[in-house]
Amino acid sequence: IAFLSCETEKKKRVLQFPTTNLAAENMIPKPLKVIAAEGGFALDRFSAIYTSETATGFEDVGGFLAEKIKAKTNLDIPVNSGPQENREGVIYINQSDSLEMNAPEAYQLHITTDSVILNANTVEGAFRGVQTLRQIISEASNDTLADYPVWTIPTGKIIDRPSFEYRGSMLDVARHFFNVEDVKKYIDLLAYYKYNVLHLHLTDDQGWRIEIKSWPKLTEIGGSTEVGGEAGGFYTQEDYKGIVAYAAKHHITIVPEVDMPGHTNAASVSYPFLNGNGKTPELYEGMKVGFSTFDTRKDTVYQFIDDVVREIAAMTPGPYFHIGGDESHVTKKNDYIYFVERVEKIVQKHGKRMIGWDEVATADIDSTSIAQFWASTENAQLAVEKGMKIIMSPAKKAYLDMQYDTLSKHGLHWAAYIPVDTAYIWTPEEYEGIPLENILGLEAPLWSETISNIDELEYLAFPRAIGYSELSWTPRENRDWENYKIRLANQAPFLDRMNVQYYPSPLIDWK
Ligand code: TNX
Repeated sequence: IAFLSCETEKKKRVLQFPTTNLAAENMIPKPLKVIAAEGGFALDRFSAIYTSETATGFEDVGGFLAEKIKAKTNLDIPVNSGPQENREGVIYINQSDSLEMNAPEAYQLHITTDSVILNANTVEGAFRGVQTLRQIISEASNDTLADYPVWTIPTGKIIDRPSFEYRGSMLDVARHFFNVEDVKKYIDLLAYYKYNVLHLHLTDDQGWRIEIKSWPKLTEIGGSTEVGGEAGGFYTQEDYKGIVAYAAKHHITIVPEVDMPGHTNAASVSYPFLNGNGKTPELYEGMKVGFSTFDTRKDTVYQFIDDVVREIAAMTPGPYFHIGGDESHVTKKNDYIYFVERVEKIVQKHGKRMIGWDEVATADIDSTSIAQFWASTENAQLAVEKGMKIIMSPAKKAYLDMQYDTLSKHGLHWAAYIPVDTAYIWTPEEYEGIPLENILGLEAPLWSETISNIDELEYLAFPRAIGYSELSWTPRENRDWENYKIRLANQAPFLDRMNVQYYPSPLIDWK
């Protein structure tokens, strides 16, 4: 039993907390260091948030925390309002240059019975720390402590930083279209688990989903279909900017992908000169891959690509542009190489760093470009030889569209069945001989051939995406399936509150 004495201008109170244990809290991803103390911080109607007001973005992070506390507890917690002297039970969010661990996105939490102090070097770090805080506010209030509800935050210290700088998921909005609200909900969930990248697969054979003002038929025609025959859809440029801004508020970078030279049927239906074979293809609503290609030897194709990259890059503050480059089975090898090298220059001209699926490493590209490893170890090896960074997305382990098992309602199984334990128990740091120094991070792609609405999206993504957050944040020596399993089981109240239709894997003893 620990005691907390707390005085406010309104009320003197002595609260008696049940014993807490910060180290046993159900945090995912697991923080680097957790040192538990006794007792609890009382979050209640007298609490307040104060942030650094000079450091850019910190006040917004405070506002974000207040918003999430409101959603969880219904408390209205003021941010930077009124003098601090009159307050007790304060949450401080400070910019600090003297953390015990200084790394981008690092943060430190010091929780005592009197205050919560969140220190971070950067606003990203402060935002990540806020997610930890959200996870350790008790799920229910304790109404016996006082004559008003009190939520407990266990006392102690957390020192934390991510292992990988790139922690992403990909959403395929081309095979099936997902609207802005769906994408925002996915961002909410990713942010809670400290993801910092959302890659949008914006174009494929079945649909072109992003408005390009200089080539309007891409969405007028190419955006009109999706797998299975339903009407497709697309993002206007205003929609896309809205997604980018919403992601930025969550300190998530959007990586736009225009997949080429293969996976381009929807583009070539809209503008038949692109495929160079003199034929106008038909809209495609099936699930095959590898049958389409741009004409890689025509200058007008590159003028088209220049416009597309320019318009999208101008709306994308993040450093990356993804050119796809996978499964170009009907492009001749030399043509493919020529294409990737030329498109790399276009991407660079528009100020972005190129990412491509691992096949792009067969071209003579720059060490600053990035290969996304999904299938070919040989391609990953070529990327290493070129000194490129690699994003780890091995299909056998990290594909969110793989079925959990033979009974799964949605998903494919060409790479593997991926139950929740298989998704967690592997080591991206040491996989198929790819050197750790080349690894930029981890990304879990969600292809959408077999899912057409947010419930189905959530069924495949959750709970596996939660495990990938830990693989990309928490060092391998701190990961343990048995321990993770318990913390995962305890995500149920959050997932339920967020109305997430997760797959209730029988491997987990859900709370
Ligand atoms: C392979 S992974 C693809 C996608 C499919 C996916 C289905 C990759 C780079 N290409 O076009 O949607 O398999 O699992």
